[in-house]
Amino acid sequence: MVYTRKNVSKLTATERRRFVAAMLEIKRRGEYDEFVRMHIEYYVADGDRSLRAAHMTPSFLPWHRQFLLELERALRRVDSSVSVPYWDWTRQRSPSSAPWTADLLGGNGRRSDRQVMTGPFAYTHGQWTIKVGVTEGGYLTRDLGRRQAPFELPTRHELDSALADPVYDSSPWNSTTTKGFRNKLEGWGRGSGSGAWRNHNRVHRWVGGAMLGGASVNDPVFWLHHAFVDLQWSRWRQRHHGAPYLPARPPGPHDDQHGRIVARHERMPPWSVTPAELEDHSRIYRYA
Ligand code: CU1
Ligand code: CU1
Repeated sequence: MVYTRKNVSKLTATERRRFVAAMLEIKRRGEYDEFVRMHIEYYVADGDRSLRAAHMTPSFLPWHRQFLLELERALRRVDSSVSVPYWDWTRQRSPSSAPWTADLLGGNGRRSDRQVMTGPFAYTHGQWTIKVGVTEGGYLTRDLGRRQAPFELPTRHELDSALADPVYDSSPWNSTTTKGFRNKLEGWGRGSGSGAWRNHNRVHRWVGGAMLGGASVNDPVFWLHHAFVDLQWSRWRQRHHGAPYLPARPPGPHDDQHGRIVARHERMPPWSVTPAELEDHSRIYRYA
């Protein structure tokens, strides 16, 4: 059965409650922290000579698509009515509206230590203690919009300029790539300061706290953000008539990226699935 991922601002009270309950249950079972651990393990940067499957790489989109599917499977084992909602940050731009409500993800961190004090994922609520990649006291932190030096979420215009690029990705296939949809969406820009963070990266920065760095999965908003990023890949393919994932073939032995990226028909660790097999999700889920 094909299931639906909905806009988080359109969930009913029951849907919100069931999503939260399923998240808390997989956390209680210890399954959730395995996702945090896996994301840290695959947080390999450009400078590293080893294979980059998840970030700064063409397979950024299929890797996170599969990662979301795995989480969704875990959630649906608890409650088969649940799917991951998406957060459209081009529209839901206020720290007080969805998904930051007390019946969903809770709100901003407090000023003193950025600790989230409201909602089901607040440490004081007792069901969301951070165990993997802890930098502070095991509590979830956020600094929405970065109070010390505020900046805005990415705009519709910025997202549109990524979607307009007809090529999936291009050489050198990393964070310095300027042409192609993938890095325009992943968002490694040039220069320093907030101007260099685009689209996907800018949202991680805007949420702040736990969402910065490899342990960002500790904030459940990670999944809502990545569902929206995943939706952009679907929209991009539609707009560009099923344009394929690139590279089609692995870089040769004399290429600097040899053995460091995943080509279209290569398996994408830690799974056995290939990017090509993940391009069309219409038989698994759809977006509403
Ligand atoms: Cu990631
Ligand atoms: Cu991300």
